[in-house]
Amino acid sequence: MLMAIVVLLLVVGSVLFHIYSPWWLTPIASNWSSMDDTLVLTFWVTGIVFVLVNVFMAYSIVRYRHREGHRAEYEPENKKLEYWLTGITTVGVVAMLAPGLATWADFVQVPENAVEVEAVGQQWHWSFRYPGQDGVMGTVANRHVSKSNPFGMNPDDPNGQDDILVVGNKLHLPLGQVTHLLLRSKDVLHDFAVPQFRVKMDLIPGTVTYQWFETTKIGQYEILCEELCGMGHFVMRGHVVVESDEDYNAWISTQPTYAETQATLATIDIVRGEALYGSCLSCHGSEGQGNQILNAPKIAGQEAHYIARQLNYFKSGVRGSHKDDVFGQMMAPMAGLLSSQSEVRDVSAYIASMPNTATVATIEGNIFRGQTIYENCANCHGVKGQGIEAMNAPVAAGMSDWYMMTQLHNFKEGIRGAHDGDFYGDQMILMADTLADDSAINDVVAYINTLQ
Ligand code: HEC
Ligand code: HEC
Ligand SMILES: [Cu+2]
Repeated sequence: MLMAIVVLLLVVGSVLFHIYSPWWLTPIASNWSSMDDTLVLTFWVTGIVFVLVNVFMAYSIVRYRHREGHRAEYEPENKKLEYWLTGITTVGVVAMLAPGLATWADFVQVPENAVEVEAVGQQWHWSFRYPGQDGVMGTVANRHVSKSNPFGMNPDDPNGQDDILVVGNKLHLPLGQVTHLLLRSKDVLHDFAVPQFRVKMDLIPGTVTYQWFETTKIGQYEILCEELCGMGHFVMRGHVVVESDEDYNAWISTQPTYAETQATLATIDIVRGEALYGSCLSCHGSEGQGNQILNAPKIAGQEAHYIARQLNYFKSGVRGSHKDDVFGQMMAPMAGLLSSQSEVRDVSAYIASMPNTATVATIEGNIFRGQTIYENCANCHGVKGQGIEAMNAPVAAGMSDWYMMTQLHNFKEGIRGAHDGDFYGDQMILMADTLADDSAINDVVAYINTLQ
């Protein structure tokens, strides 16, 4: 009897939970309401079966309980009942699956008016490509991928010259646009999923997969890589920004075309960079060796792509604007002295060309423990701390240890990396959180000191 009551309570509880729980689908922001409909239908079918089976079980427990003088009846066959059960089950299964097939047919058939955009995945970030004025994407190949050509654009394809390249994890789309999103991976399996859009698709190296959707609501939505694509899989995030045509056009007009990115590479002027560095040496030193008393880190030995990004962060307030970021606030106005992107590029190229002098260790820690911790960091910063540009990760070996320590604290406390425009700082916040306490930070920095 008690058992029957428990079963009934479970049924009533489950149904009430389903109806009243606050956990339901995030509000939809695309045309794919049919995905939700199929899901709701599945809930109805499985829900009804769940209630019927359990109520019948409770009933049987009571009705056929053991009673003195009663014997169980043996009935191995019941044709009529079997026909009914088979029939009802078939109807239920068809009701669950058939709408899914119809939705899938829609999903694989891209509407004629769809606009092509490409999302490129790699461990562990996203970048995006738009076809440009001519509406045609240029051809790409992994063998063309290099530091100066991260998208692997075919340099000889005229269609690719005006393609718009977005390095950074924000995909902008106009409201109401039907987007045919081509998905390409540079390394391993990834998956492009935006919960509010209700559609997702794997990225498969060597082939181009796709999904399509129509944006129906202005807003910013998170992109998740829903494929276990490696150690840093959980940091592989990005955002889709759905905005008005006006905002979208204003944004896209500021993005460089492939031809423009190549042209700027050719104009880098290290001699001008050296002159510009004149305003930096009072703090960072004539050899870029840094000065701990002024809290200015060593910057010689760092790569140009990273220096340029940080300078732009300081310029735009992504770094050095947090109220507790005392040292970042000192640096921010200095970056402001660089008045154009070409100045940023030139000074970065000059700094990267400086000889990489050795640093003196100032932090003590347990190197062996640090080594174990560093195994994770090596995925991005390199086994030898050499930095990996493809991961956007800076050089760690031979850099100022006291500075790395404060930065790890800053990431942990959200003083650095929490700004909305900080694409990769976000990853470091998640990583710094894995360092349990101060001694873990000291240990890993002490180990990095051994790498130079
Ligand atoms: C007033 C002293 C001062 C001057 C002048 C100065 N910096 Fe800095 N710089 C700093 C400080 C302090 C930091 C560390 C900020 C922090 O702790 O977040 C820094 C950080 C940096 C970083 C980030 C390094 C990293 O590994 O993240 C770069 C790059 C940089 N400076 C480049 C420059 C350049 C280029 C100039 C000249 C245009 C310059 N700095 C002028 C004080 C200065
Ligand atoms: C998922 C890749 C990834 C992993 C794993 C990772 N980092 Fe980073 N790290 C980055 C990126 C990207 C940046 C640059 C962030 C930016 O652009 O501001 C960075 C920046 C840093 C900085 C600041 C350097 C500077 O010059 O300002 C330190 C220090 C650092 N990481 C240490 C670590 C340590 C220690 C670990 C392991 C616990 C680790 N990182 C793991 C990607 C990673
Ligand atoms: Cu991934």
